[in-house]
Amino acid sequence: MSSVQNKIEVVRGDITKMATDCIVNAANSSLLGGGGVDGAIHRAGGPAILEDCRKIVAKQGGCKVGEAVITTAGNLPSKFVIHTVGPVWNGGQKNEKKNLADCYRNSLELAVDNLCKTIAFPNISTGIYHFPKDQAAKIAVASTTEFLSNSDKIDKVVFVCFDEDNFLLIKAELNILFLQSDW
Ligand code: AR6
Repeated sequence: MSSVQNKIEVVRGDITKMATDCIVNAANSSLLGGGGVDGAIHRAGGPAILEDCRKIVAKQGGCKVGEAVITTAGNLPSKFVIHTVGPVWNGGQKNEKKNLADCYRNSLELAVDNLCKTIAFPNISTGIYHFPKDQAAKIAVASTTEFLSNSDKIDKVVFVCFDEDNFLLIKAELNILFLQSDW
């Protein structure tokens, strides 16, 4: 078994319940909240998260697609929320794939910079932003395994899938990559 394989988990559930060192939010460039997982994180974490987001906005004017910023996790069980901005799907010829891979890589880098060892990801861009779930699953797994192959600073990455489709797709990608079927 490769050590990278042992560091990846996939679960079905609600990311706001995760006690990983950090959880990732699928935010938008304004960083001021929204629906989907973003709404759930701000609701469950309380106003301290938005307060930190406003400070970041005042300093750097939001967050670009593919980039990531970090805030407190407020009342959530994790220590930090990493807010990354996924691409809106626009047919696939507008850098969507690279931008989505950047979300995963930049979030992992920011986690390492903040001494996080464990991190949970939602299926970025696959909701309101309409990125095709099968392609998004490939990118999520490929960019994460690439990062873990090049860094020993992260002990655990958990893909927290809210819906069954994403759960099965991420599992299938992991099976293809690691040639096993018991995730
Ligand atoms: N835990 C884990 N995953 C969740 C949760 C949850 N509590 N709730 C939803 N998901 P979306 P996007 C899944 O729409 O496509 C916001 O308004 C959901 O099933 O949250 O990146 C932002 O402010 C889907 O698989 O994010 C932006 O404006 C995944 O999270 C915009 O939506 C992502 O869906 C971002 O759109």
